[in-house]
Amino acid sequence: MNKRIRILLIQALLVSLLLFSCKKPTPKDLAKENLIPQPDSLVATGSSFDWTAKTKIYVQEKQEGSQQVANYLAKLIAPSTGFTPEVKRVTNPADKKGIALILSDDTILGDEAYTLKITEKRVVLEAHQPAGLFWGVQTIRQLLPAKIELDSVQKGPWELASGIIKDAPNYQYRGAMLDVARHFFGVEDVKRFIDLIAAYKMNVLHLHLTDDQGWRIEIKSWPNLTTHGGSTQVGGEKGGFYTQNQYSEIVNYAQERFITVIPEIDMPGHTNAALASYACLNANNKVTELYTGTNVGFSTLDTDKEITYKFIDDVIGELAALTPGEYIHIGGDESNATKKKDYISFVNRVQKIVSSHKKKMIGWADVAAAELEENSLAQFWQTKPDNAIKAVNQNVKIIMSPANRAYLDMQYDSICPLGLHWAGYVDVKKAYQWSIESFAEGISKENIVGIEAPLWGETIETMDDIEYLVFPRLPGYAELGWSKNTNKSWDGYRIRLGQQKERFGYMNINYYQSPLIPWADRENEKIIQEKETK
Ligand code: TNX
Repeated sequence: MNKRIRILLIQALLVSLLLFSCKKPTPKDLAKENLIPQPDSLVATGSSFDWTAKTKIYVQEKQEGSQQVANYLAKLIAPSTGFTPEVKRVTNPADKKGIALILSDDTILGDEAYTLKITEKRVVLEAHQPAGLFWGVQTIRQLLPAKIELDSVQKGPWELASGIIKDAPNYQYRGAMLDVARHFFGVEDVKRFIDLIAAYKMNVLHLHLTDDQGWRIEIKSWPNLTTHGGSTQVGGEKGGFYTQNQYSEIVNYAQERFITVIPEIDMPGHTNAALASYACLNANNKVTELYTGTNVGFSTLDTDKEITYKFIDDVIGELAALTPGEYIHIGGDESNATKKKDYISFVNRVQKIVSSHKKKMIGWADVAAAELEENSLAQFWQTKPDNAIKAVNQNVKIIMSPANRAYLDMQYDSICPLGLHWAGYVDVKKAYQWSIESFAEGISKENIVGIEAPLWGETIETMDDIEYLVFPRLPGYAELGWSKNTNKSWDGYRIRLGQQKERFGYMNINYYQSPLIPWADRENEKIIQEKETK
């Protein structure tokens, strides 16, 4: 190569290097991003960070917790970006150009709080606990283009609007319940459900594991509960159950996403599946028939028999051993076939059994008829607050799940193909526009641990059915639990929700396209149509 050409080539290289390094960051407005739940505070600085194939994720040396969240983030963005970001342990992650995940000593940041600082050079996510980092990662996820949710490689750029977000949850308990007893759902469906609720910063999955129609958790000392009691479901089709290993797989999957699984064994009513499996649990020593209908309130354990308490001790003992969380839910709702005085002594005794296995008890608020321990929780589900107020009077804290606002199995309207309407129709607005702490007189913020949206399973048979009832109401419940009241308004929320359309499409969520929401029209129309014609 002659000298002139070489010089020209070097010049061209230098110019292109210069051009490349001078590439101006795209101006972006953080305040215009449509985050759900709405963060505590947000300051926009008008620029952006460009996540490229070269971007690394930095964590502090010896911080196992941040390493775990960093790996989750790397895995989350890999399929759509095609990047495989390296996670590097360094001494000062915040000095690096790239993404830094830092666990700080700053206790002002509560257990789930985080701060996110985005500049042109770096993204610094800081929290006091790994859970805070994890929720911060969900915010990063929503700040990235919606196509981040796809599982095939997409064209960038992958830019994040710059600014500062400081965020922390308003309530410590933010959950959803899945009824796997009326219709059974396998491990993969439950994992998807976990991923969906994690995306909106919910931290509790309540599994309703037993009911009249089915017993869904293997109990080794009482094997017939699942082999017989788990064999059917509503409508009479084949049922199913989780082996203890499968159940642990669910619990671990949830734990990796900072979600606590709360298992429920419903009793003394809602127990036909157990009564059909073991004669000794019945007053007349005869097994009942398996039940595949949808009535409630007809079954009861025999509260006078000692074997009943041996049974419960065995069940709670095995379940407690599978449960890293602090709570076990004992149901206690609609025990219409149990005499009131028997019900009270039953709940008192079961509460002691739960404590003897080092767990705390949760019951549907009906349990407040008994003498509750102060560390038990009562779950408000009826539309009237009487039972929950009885619990408050015993200094017991409340989980708010009022059926006429928070039940995911209530139909949206009279033509909704799935769900029930005994508590009325719950459209997307009704689901969102209420306040947890002013719902019932006598139950105020200091009495409440948080919110849970239960999905009962009488009418749902497939994951698509689940998603249709859960979306788009669930992000609203997540926001009610996470965001401060000053950051909540229906007018603002419905716009932000409408902007999720593209993301829902890419996540393949079979959501109900409520006419109350201004769904933002983008290219995902095609994807949704394809799914509908399938
Ligand atoms: C009432 S809510 C029930 C469930 C039903 C649900 C249907 C509660 C504690 N009990 O057994 O599945 O209504 O919406």
